[in-house]
Amino acid sequence: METCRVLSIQSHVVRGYVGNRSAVFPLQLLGFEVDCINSVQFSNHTGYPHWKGQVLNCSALEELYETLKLNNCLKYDYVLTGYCRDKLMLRKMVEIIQELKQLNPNLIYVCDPVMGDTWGGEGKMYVPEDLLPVYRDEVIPLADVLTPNQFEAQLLTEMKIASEKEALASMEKLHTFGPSTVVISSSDLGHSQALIGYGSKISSANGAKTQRIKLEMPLIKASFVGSGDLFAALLLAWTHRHPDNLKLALEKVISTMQRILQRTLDAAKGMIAEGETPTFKELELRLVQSKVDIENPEMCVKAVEL
Ligand code: PLP
Ligand code: PXL
Repeated sequence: METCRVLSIQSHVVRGYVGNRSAVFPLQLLGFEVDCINSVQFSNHTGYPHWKGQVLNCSALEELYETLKLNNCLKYDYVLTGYCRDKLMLRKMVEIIQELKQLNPNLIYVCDPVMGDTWGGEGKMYVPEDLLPVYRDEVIPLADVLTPNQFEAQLLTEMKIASEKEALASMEKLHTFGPSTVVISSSDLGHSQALIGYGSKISSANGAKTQRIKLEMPLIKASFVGSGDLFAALLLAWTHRHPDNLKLALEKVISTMQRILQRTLDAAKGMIAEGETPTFKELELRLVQSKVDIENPEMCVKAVEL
């Protein structure tokens, strides 16, 4: 396989697996060269009782980028971005992606528009609200692959998603913003023991031919952090391997996720007393232990075409 180079702009944590820490290892295992810019360096993710660290500011990002440019190191095949809390930083990333797309018109931008989630039926934003219009109007028009969760898709489209029909309509609207591939990574539209993911890929210029995929995954009951970041990285990798088969790509992504999350939960349970609930510390993703599953996922879910 020819070298495929990814620029991943995400968080770094010393302990644990979110952001680049959950994206880079799987991408490398699957053969990608990954250049990472760490948008923050924190001790651990912000769900822990204590966290501290540094945030990369815009001028520091610009300095790194401009120096790579001086060294003629800006030929990228993919850009991957995730959790970002800063409007100026998001705008700087837009400038960078625009320029990288000029340097390589085939560059694919995979955008995880991390803004919030639903807990117990209640949706909540966990980034400043002024990021929403920046995502919608400036970032997403550049994205080729977009991975909102159900709540984020609703925010972006201002359409409620309470049925499959509404999920498909929402993805159709998201396509009109720019991305040719939209994947709603998880939704609560299934029964209580399952999550439903949806994928939609426009495969002709006028949108006449669209692949629509539905995938049911057994719910693994625990509060994982970094699973969305892992999902976006795996989706990048498997859509690269299977560019014309979103169904197969999604089956491989979700099969890998299921293995990793189940291994993580089993290991967490082994660390605590019977009847206790694992904390974030015990629930850090068991990525290293899942090397074989990442390289060669044994299929455990089946998607359907709608
Ligand atoms: N939980 C399970 C069981 C999953 O399979 C997935 C994604 O595949 C997730 C959670 C991730 O959901 P989110 O993207 O909302 O973090
Ligand atoms: O996975 C999202 C994420 C990214 N970066 C940092 C985080 C989190 C989630 O808590 O704390 C620093």
